[in-house]
Amino acid sequence: AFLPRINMMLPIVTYPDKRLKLISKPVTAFNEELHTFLDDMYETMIKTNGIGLAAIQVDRPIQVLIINLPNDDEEGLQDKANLLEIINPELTYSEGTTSYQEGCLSVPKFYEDVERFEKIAITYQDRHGNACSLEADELLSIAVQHEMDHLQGRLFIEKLSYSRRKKFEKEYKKLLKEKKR
Ligand code: QAP
Ligand code: CO
Repeated sequence: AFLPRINMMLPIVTYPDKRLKLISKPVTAFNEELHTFLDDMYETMIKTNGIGLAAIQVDRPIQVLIINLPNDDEEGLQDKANLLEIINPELTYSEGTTSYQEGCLSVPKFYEDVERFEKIAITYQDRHGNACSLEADELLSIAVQHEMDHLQGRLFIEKLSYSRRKKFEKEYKKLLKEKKR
């Protein structure tokens, strides 16, 4: 039978936690437990003002990511109808380069320009295990690449130049100290 359930906020793993470096394993069971987990990921992403989240960021090293971009219009609201649930993605095409000021829920309060492919295509599975494909450009392309990097244990700060990485480490250490006080 169908039992309604309260979605749960999951704790977010933040840098420099080593768990963010794990390689995520493919999903093999497309069951109710996965669906519950996806719903909890969504709740967590929205409540923390995120537009993308990978499972590893909530301590589950499985190949799952979700993306919900704000609408193009004035309001810029996140419409759940546009939610993408991407499981076991594979990059099938890439073209060009672009750069964008990225952030990450696992690296709070830090934003820096990162270079990415301009356009990509992927294949993936949805929550039911159905085969899907997606072509992406602009912000969606960047979001997909950022989240797919999480599945390989990679963070956007690892793409910074030596000097910008130094600047990050300094700023972030200061932030962590302030948080502890
Ligand atoms: C990844 O990032 C992304 O520092 C998703 O204090 C990045 O949702 C996709 C966030 C760039 C496309 C372009 C970060 C929220 C959210 C913070 C996020 C913060 C609060 C980041
Ligand atoms: Co991230």
